[in-house]
Amino acid sequence: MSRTPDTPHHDPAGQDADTPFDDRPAGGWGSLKGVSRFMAEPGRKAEALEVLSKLNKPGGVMCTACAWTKPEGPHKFEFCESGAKATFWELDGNRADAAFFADHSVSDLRGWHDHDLEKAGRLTEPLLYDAESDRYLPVSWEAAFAEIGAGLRAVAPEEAVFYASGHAGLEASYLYALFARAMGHQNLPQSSNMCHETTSVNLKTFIGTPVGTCTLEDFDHCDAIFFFGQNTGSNSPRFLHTLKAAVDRGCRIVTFNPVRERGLISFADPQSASQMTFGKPTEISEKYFQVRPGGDIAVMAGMMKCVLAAEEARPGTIDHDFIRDQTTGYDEMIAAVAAFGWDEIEAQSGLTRAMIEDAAEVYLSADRVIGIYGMGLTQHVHGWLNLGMYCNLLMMRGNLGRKGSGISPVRGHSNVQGQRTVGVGEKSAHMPAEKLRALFGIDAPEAEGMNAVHACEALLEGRVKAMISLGGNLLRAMPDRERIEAAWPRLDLSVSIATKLNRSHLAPGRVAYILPCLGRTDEDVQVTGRQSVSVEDSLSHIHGSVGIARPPSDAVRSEVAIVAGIAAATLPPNDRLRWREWTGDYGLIRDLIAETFPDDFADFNAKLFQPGGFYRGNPVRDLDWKTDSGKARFTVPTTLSALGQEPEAAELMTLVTLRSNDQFNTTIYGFSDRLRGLEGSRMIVLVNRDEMARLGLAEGQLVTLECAVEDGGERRVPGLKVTAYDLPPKCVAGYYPELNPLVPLGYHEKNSQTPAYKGTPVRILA
Ligand SMILES: Nc1nc2c(c(=O)[nH]1)N[C@H]1C(S)=C(S)[C@@H](COP(=O)(O)OP(=O)(O)OC[C@H]3O[C@@H](n4cnc5c(=O)[nH]c(N)nc54)[C@H](O)[C@@H]3O)O[C@H]1N2
Ligand SMILES: Nc1nc2c(c(=O)[nH]1)N[C@H]1C(S)=C(S)[C@@H](COP(=O)(O)OP(=O)(O)OC[C@H]3O[C@@H](n4cnc5c(=O)[nH]c(N)nc54)[C@H](O)[C@@H]3O)O[C@H]1N2
Ligand SMILES: [Mo]
Repeated sequence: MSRTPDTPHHDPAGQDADTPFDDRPAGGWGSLKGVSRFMAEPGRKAEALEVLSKLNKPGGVMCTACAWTKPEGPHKFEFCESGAKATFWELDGNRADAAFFADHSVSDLRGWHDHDLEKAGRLTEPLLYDAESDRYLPVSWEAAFAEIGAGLRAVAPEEAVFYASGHAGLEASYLYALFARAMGHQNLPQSSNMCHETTSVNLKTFIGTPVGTCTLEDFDHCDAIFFFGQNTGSNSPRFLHTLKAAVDRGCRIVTFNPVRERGLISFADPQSASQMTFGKPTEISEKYFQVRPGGDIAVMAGMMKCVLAAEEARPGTIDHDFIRDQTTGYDEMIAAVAAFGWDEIEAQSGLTRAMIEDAAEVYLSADRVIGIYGMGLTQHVHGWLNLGMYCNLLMMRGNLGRKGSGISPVRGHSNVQGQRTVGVGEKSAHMPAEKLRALFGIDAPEAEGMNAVHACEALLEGRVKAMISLGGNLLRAMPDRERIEAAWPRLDLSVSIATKLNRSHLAPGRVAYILPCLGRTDEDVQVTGRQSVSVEDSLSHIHGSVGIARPPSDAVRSEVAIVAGIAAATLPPNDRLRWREWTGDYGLIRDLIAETFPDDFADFNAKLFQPGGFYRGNPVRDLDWKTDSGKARFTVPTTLSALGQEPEAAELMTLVTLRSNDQFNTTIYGFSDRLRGLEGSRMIVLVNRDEMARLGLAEGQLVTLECAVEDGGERRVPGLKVTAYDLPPKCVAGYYPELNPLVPLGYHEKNSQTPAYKGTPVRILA
């Protein structure tokens, strides 16, 4: 292996050489080529093709990549480039087995690139870190469970943290959430803490639901769709089919994004023979505005001013009945919006008044509007106001709780939303205390737990002693990587339940285990036979999933079995905690989920394979507002910028961290960002040409980025290649997770602590 974590330029002879840059639309031949590169994976071809044929279909395997919904009537191939890569990545023919770990010390592996660590293959047996040889050595499951149980009993409950990353199904997640509370804590940080926590916390206070309000049917009835900060082409490509269908029937789409993301510009359906051979790709966005990062509040304020102006010309443009009957705080909100001048709106958004009026024209032309958003709104210090303003804008014309309208956050991991629904979360509200008592005789912990930022702060202060990770690569995903990486080995116990080796495993605690688990594509056989698991998608539909592939080794266990095994070894005996029986039959766990959360999961087992999933409903659809006042709440804007710190000085820029279509979070499949026309290296910094000239930078020059948040920390990433790119002024972009050392742990969304990965002030050091 010649690549190191800091290798600036990918070896051209490497594995991505067959995906040269092409400037064609999203989807199309490029996406097929992107997939075919993985087809050659040794050993697993036939099996992988069988899994793909069943992906996202009723009774099949639910994709391990994104959370986009699985339709009732699936396409022939109901998977995308990203889903196929995730599937092949899991069905890897390589093995990171005992021989591999005998060959490589942990210090040696620390020198490897993230890509190469996972490329070593599937983990095959439980491993215990041996400090003397600096190696992970094989160990039996029994010994592992016994020592982990003893380790957890040795710390105070509040010193333990159980992280979950959104991969594990509802069954394992429920047991995990139950285990933590039975142990006496709810330190249950989840990947959503870095992601849509802004949504979970703030949307709940604005409109009384922590999740999106739309279903797939709404996309058949909307007249316009707005996109703020979500990159469909890379991150939820199957959604492009829904968008194409909407455009084909005349729906208008408007996008606000600092980057011109190809999937939101045009799309050729890889499943349409005519579009692939001679057809024209579908134009997705009718209008596309390159808003300044953090400029969305200003955009929405401008659009609201346009709605107010239209109301003057045509009374009734605003939905007065909706506002009177369903909401509070309208007058105060409007007074604040009206007080902003167009000059400040233009300055903060980076767009002209005419552009914003143009967007507002689409909004006003539409009877029914859906608002989509992603990380571009949530990962900002004032993410709360991004969402508050989005709700304000939609509610002015009654675009909530009506068919064909709504607000729709696009979730990340395949089961990130579902894990929350079944209790993985740090708050008491996530798991009803009366149910814990009635079902298991357990008293719910009194103290609220820690989210991801709070857990890392506690880790830095030495207040966390044991860390269990159900999936994920927290060290790489969190901000301030260098500080956290240094603190991690001070843990008394670190346990990672994982499919593949990653960087978080290379900072072992004093006692450190890696426990290999089945992935969702793998067949899971327990004493009562083949098991199924379940996931909740971004539109709140729940689907059963049955793995069919041969597990990587006989020793690998399911996530349910591992969580139950650790719990049984940790907790005092309790007849009602039937870990062994639950492991034998996941249907019993689903019964418990239904008993614990009857509103969402009644008849769970009976509905498990309902085509299109079963919907757990959303009160907003019935104009039922689960807020303190019983009504939806308008939010008063207190600022026009979502940034925590403006890049005011001439040399400062706002850093946006991006994902490519050749990664799934911290899993780096390769070095091709095909949809952005960027190839071969992830150690790059994107800057627009005028800014390059202003700052005296040359294409290809190597620079260092330095964080400009002044909190006493020094944060730099060197070796970044300057690459000219079409971006707004005062903005630079680069890749997550490579640039995570630049984001301070304390620089996060105000109410939810979601790290502000999309708006960190930096300077470029030549
Ligand atoms: N292939 C692939 N698919 C994935 C993932 C992956 O890594 N790879 N990750 C999964 C996960 S966990 C998640 S959460 C989702 C994430 O999916 P998205 O929500 O799409 O998240 P990002 O790609 O991080 O950023 C989204 C967009 O926000 C834009 N943006 C940045 N700052 C701003 C801003 O201030 N305003 C506006 N309007 N836009 C802005 C960026 O240019 C980018 O296009 O994807 C999921 N799906
Ligand atoms: N700068 C910056 N940082 C970010 C973001 C950003 O936009 N910018 N985005 C944030 C977001 S939205 C998120 S969600 C986080 C995600 O960050 P992570 O939690 O790190 O993401 P994962 O994809 O879950 O982690 C990958 C690991 O999960 C393990 N894994 C894969 N499949 C399975 C499985 O089925 N079971 C188990 N047990 N393990 C499995 C593998 O070992 C793999 O190495 O990163 C956040 N960090
Ligand atoms: Mo995410």
